[in-house]
Amino acid sequence: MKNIDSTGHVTGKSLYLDDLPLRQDTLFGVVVDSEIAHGHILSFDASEAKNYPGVVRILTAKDIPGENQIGGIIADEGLFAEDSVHFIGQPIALILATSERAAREARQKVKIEYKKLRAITEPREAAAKGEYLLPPKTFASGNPEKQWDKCEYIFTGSTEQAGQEHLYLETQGAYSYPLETENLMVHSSTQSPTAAQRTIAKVLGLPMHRIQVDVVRLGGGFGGKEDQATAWAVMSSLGAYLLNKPVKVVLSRHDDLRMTGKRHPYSSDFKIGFSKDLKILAYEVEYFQNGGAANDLSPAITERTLFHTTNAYYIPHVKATVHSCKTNLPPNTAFRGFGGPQGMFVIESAIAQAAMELGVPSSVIQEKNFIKENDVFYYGQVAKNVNVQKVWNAAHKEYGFTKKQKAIEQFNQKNTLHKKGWAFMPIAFGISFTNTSMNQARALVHIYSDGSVGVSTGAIEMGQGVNTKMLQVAEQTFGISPDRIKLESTNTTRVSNTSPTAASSGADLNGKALQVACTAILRRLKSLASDLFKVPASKIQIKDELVFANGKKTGWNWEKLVYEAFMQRINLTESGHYATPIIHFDKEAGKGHPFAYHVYGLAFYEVTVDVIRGTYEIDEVDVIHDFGKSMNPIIDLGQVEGALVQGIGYTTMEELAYDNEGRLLSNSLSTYKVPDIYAVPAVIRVKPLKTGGHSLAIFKSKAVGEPPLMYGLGAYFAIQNAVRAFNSDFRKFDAPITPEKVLMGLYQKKEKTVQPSPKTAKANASK
Ligand code: MTE
Ligand code: LUZ
Ligand code: MOS
Repeated sequence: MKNIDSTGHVTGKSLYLDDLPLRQDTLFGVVVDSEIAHGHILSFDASEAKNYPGVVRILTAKDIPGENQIGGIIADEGLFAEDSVHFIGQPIALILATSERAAREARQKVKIEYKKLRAITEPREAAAKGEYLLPPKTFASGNPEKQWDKCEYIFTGSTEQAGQEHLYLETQGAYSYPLETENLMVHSSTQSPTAAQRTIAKVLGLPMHRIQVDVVRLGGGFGGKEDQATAWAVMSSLGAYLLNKPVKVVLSRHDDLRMTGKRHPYSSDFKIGFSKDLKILAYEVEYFQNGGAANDLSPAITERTLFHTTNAYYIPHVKATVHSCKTNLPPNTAFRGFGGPQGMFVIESAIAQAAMELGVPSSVIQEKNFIKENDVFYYGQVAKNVNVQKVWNAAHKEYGFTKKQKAIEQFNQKNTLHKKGWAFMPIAFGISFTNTSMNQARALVHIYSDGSVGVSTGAIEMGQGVNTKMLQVAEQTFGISPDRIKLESTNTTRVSNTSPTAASSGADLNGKALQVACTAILRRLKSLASDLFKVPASKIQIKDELVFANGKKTGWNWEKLVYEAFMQRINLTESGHYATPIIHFDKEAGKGHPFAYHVYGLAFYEVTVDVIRGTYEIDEVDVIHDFGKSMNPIIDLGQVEGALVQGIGYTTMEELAYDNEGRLLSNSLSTYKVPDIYAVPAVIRVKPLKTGGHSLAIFKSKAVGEPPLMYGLGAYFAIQNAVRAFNSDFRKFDAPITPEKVLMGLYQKKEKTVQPSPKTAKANASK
């Protein structure tokens, strides 16, 4: 079944926030933000702006009736700055005017005086100064300290990873208007309608039931609207509440790029030890996470980095620590993978570093260390239904890598102007919110008396096709035509207390809740049919809209049965609730069973580097992906391809640049380069792993939203290997590997910091 949105998208009929017809007297909000990254506000003079034609009012922290607080996990972020500012782009005020243009022009007239303080932009500098968002968080198993003596080889190194801009096509925004008696209607481009509702209530000092948040769909979220859609929803609601008028706040692209947080940059140090036969015995890693100026989702992202520290490998002795560092950048936030890519890049770098020193391909080390059935992930979860070796074997069988690798070697012997490189990227990604309590969802189903069906869930459609999957759940559970089913907008009045659509679990959680609701109504319909046709309910079946008893046609169809049920006063509405079973986690001990299951896969890369120019092409990516038993192969393939290219952008070309003053230099699409059609690999092959799926996945169809992004990390190592085919002195782990860095790498001399020989490393370790 194709995505139910595709026709609307290509004909321009799909509605987004900005397409909502405007109500009479709508005001437009433009945010006044800090021009400096760190300092005190000495004075704020908006008198000229206030008198600007069209300006109705300017709101600041003083106008907030409830709390000036929007922090989602930790209460450390005001809606508006009061005395001090901590990043460029931090909101200070909201100008409300009769047109967006008037508000924008009035913004130029606001005069703010600051006392500048020194800005910190790098996490290691923040750490050196003791600037942390949180105390350090460590997960450990075994005792690496005691293993170094037993290791045959020990390697240490450091890695750098830049952040990533979400670049959802639809910028952040919200449209709020008053309903009667202090109730508000809020249309928000958010992945988390409940977070918006909760925070609006807090800031306005109202109970949550007065706030109705409604979302039709997003023009992309990618994690950027999990937490950071809230501020604009609160601002538009504050305006609507105080002025009793509709208020629309939609960020321009420039404002969005400057004001919102991104994927967290990380600087990391690792130490890895091997036995003689290249089994990893011990791994120690310290991550310095660039959290930005407030916590936002950093505490949760910290945990997911720790969970994915060993990627698809079994390592008996591990110690991993995240230092969540406070810097003067916009608070960094969720982004597809949610800290996972950062953890996985470091272990892959450690393996690559070892491989370079030992003169073997990384793949030799990778394959020797894959996690196997009944091994224990270092956070305590016993690995079950592990598919790492399976995807590896399937990929080798399907794609014949040995031949490709030989051809690449021969190419490199013959060619001096171009060099090729290859790499494998295995993935093991845990599915469930790492915060156990968030793994719950609800759905609401109405069957109308004409047999048509309305479905509401807590899931947000943001392009990933979750609504199509929800429709499939209802269709297949009832046994009716998809044309009968309508997916309603996501609305906090119909479905309450929703978790964000995130952690790739939107389809699993909401689909299972929907299944519960549909099954309950179906049971009532079958019981009615059982009375009508005098057979046990277990012998009633509805298929292709027809009602069968004992496998025989009854002459009744869905419409007739539904109408009869209505006439007999049978309840045709049901709400379903689902909470993932089995999972649990003890955060203090760092042990438990946090994930319903893992998604596995493998990507192989072949790339070519131009050794004169430093440019490169990704010639081919071959993937075997563990979809489980895909309930929608077209949508799932789209998710893998999209995530793969987004991941390649992250590790190769998307370079966020801030200056020392904390100013975003890559603040437009001419300076921040995302993959376009020319940057997409010439060949992408994606084949499914043949498996039965997992029963905790909806219809055994595994979550697919985030895991394939991590295939993108393989691009880094393949390009690195191509550069090393020309200059083996190049061994930096500094993502993204832009053409500029490739060019430098092609001609750089060996770094002075030489690896300790195993013996000195051992000696050092025992000291
Ligand atoms: N696909 C599209 N087209 N647009 C998006 O914004 N977000 C990704 C992924 N795929 C996204 C997407 C992220 S970050 C997540 S967590 C999942 O979709 C969320 O949806 P799901 O839980 O239904 O997979
Ligand atoms: N959000 C969250 C997430 O709150 N918890 C998670 O575990 C998570 N994982 C991925 C993406 N978003
Ligand atoms: Mo996705 S980062 O879980 O929104």
